[in-house]
Amino acid sequence: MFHLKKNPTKKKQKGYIGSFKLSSVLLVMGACVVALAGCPKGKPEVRVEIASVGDTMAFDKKEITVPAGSRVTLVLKNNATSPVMTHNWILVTEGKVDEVGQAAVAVPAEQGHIPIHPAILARTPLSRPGETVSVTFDAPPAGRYEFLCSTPGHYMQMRGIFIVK
Ligand SMILES: [Cu+2]
Repeated sequence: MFHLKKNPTKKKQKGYIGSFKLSSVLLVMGACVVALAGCPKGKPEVRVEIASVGDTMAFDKKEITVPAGSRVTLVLKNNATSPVMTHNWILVTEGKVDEVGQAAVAVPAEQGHIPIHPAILARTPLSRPGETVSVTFDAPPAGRYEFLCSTPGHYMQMRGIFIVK
């Protein structure tokens, strides 16, 4: 008798969890179908936010980690008020921050202070104070990379590690 009484409760719980899972799966699938253009090859999408700190030459993050195989949207918010504080965000292969930063000195602001350099993997446009800029790119293969701001004189302090894993 006791056994018979206990069983229906268990069955009911199982059924509830089962349908909850199914609807979650449908929801995720539905989101990808609706935003088909935003789900190329089914890559997980990752949004990373980074900002400059006031009128200083500093990013508010020293390290960024993203999953391998993801599509990354990096959003840079320029929090400065001083008109000379333009910033960008450039992803480079490890060990190339100084080289790219030095090459950028010769590139005017109109060209975003972005040199043509093989170590550059992704970059935002140059942001003026108060502006937000972004770039979307496929995460490079798992490993360590670096990022910098290439406004002349900034890369010594505005730099960090970018990890894909
Ligand atoms: Cu900067």
